[in-house]
Amino acid sequence: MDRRTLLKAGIAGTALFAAPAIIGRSAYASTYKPEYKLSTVVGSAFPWGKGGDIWIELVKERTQGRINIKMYPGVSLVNGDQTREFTAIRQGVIDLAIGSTINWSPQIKQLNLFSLPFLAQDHAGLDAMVQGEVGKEIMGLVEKNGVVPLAWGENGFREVSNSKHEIRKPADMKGLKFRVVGSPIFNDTFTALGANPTQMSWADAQPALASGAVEGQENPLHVFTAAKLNTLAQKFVTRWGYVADPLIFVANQDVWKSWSADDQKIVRQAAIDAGKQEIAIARKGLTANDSSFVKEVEALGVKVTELTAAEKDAFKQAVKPAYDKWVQQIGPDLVKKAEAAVAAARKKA
Ligand code: X2X
Repeated sequence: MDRRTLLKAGIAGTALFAAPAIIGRSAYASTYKPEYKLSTVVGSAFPWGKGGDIWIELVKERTQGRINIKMYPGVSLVNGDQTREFTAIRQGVIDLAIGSTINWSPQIKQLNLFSLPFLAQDHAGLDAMVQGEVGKEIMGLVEKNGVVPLAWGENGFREVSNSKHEIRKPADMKGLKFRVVGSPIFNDTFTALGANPTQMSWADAQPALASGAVEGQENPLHVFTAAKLNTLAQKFVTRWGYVADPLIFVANQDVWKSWSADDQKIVRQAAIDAGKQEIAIARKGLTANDSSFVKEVEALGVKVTELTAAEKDAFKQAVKPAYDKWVQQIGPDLVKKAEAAVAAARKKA
């Protein structure tokens, strides 16, 4: 062996021995992107976007800046088309997301479970589903569909608003034009109520409300105020509590695999912590003990109507055909489990 070959062998040998230690950090770090793109529908003025801010901050702190996330609200990474978000995460156009179960239901039909009208009924009912067996099953389905599920958040109970008159009974919705979200279950529900629903994105909803092309919409009260829907002619809100959409914190699979086990643990725990805080923000002033947020809505000159149990029941009866139809789409077994979980929680309460 001449001197040169010896030298090469020596270097190779050293590199080999050093390799395991190096892989610990720098091999991962070198595959890390300078920025990870986090998709949401709404930004920092909303509980949903605040959840994103918290997640970003916790990850930055706990990874000492190794993982740097930037939020892209308005689902801008898919040009505002929120029903394409899930596919874009799977494909890697989006690295991370906090997404609504409604917006991902075109890809995972079981997510329509949360949109079954008057199933959850209140926070206790919703928690019974999300925190229990049903929630685990849903997370399993997200995983099976090629995206890494990390934690739950919440958009909130979607209350109905309109520009025309108070809604107290199904007949009050007759013929009213509503913007509905991107799953056909909402078309069926609003049609069953005698209303006239049109599906459109959140981005299109606001100009449509402003111009009067549609007269009503449904969204959580924290979305109502942050988006200033009172300035878009929405003068009447009815708290009917028919549906709440949970949010799910997720990561693209390849992005997830590119991170060290330690960093995966940090990102997951940060999502869980951010999710808990976000849910508390989404419920603030809208709980059984503290309904102070309703006053804030009324202070905007909006009439807020509370329904009695009997009045709610009239809506529940009217939407039954839509409910029954969607039980078949979602899967009767999953729905039965959810109904049992809700019933058990209500018995306890
Ligand atoms: O589009 C909506 O209504 C919103 C913002 O609530 C969702 O993304 C489900």
